Amino acid sequence: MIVNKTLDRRTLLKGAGALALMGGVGFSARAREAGGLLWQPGEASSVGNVLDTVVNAQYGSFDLAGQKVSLRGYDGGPVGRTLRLRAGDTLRLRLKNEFPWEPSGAICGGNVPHALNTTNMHLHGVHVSPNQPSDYILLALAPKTPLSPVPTQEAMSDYQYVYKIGADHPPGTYFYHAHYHGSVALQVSSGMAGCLIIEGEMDRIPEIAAAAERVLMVQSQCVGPDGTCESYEQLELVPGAPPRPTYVNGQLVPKIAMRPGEVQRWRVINGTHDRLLWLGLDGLKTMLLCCDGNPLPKAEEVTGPLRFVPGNRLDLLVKAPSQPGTYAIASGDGTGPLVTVVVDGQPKPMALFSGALPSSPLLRPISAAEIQYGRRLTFGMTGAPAHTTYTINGVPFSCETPWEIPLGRVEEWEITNQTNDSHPFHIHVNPFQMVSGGNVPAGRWLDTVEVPPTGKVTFRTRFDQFTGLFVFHCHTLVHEDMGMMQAIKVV
Ligand SMILES: [Cu+2]
Repeated sequence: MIVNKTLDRRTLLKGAGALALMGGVGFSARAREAGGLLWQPGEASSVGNVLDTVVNAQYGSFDLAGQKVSLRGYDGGPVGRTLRLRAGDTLRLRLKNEFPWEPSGAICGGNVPHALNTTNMHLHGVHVSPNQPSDYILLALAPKTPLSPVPTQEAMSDYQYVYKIGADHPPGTYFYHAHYHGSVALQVSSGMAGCLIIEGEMDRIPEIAAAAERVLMVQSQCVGPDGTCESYEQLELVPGAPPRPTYVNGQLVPKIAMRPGEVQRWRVINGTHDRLLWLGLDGLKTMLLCCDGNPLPKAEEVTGPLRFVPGNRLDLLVKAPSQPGTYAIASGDGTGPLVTVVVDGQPKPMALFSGALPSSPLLRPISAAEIQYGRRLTFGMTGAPAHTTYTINGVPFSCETPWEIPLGRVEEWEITNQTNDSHPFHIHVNPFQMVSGGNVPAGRWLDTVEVPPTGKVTFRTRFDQFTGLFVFHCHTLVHEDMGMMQAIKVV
């Protein structure tokens, strides 16, 4: 159990939040029906190599599988808009904090949940500068200060991010989400996340370009009987209680319609804060194109369930059989299927791509000879149940003790999990190449990998191209808020 000392104040404030909403980026009445057709979030695309957009962090009021909810999100819906860019583009994203006022917190002020209305932005998996105005996650955007009571301190509530995406950036599926240390888990699980697509050479392969695209943002909103999520106690799994449902784009087991023989491109994002999934695609011939936005050397046929932990993304080509039928896409978490695929209508025979994929220089293999430095890390926890702190190498997160790493250094990391929980390791800015462990094949490039209970993973990474301060952390986001994060300063 987590003690949230500010709960009483939040409970008082949430009524004010419920008034400041409406809208919902087109999350229509039809989309709300359980078992309805899969809804797609609205979209913003770059024009002339720039995507200039505003994202409002605000409460949204909508039906979540039949329950009226009021949850923190982006622009009022269960999922933020999809942002579509090409490698080489610039994303100008103005984030506005429209949440009700709260007393300011401090991002470095401890490893306990706090400041639930303070936020910032992270481009998950994207290889961009970690410095302001790019992917600097130690920024705090507090809600606007009210005129009364007396203003406490000058706080920023509106920020213009500028992210320059390299021309050789791997094309694939990424996502953006809130990353204020202290409220990450509650904000992300409430819906403060959206899909970010980077297109490149791979997207011009005719069989891939011809496939209709579907974004699947997997979420597990923690909603109480009153339709809100206002405390960290709600995020925790209660022993013995049935798990919360898993939603896709804010829908419970939506349908994806396919014609016999049709090929679709699915961009699947594990946007939950705690769901360790095995994506099962029985009956549908599927090719895996990218993991965490990183194209594989060659499209690879999927032969079994795919491990898919919080923070992971899968780019898939899915082919419907030539006969009509209904197929359940399994989540492997005991809450039933994620979606059902209904194959029906006029046949639409399409070729399923199985060839080589264009490579990016960022993903050139790392040989043992290239390693300049090795690290051993441990993920652990300490403290009595009501006062748990999650640790890396025995210590919880501190802003004051970043690890300094020289630019260009190539390292091998071995991470050991000393606990009985899985911890999805995620690092910002630079992807890594797997050597062993993590329920994934060796050689795969990822930005998030499961460190299984009492298990171990080994990977190699290059601290390439960008200097600055960034972090790695557990993507079971409650663990992150409670200390399982470490800062790195590339110099
Ligand atoms: Cu963890």
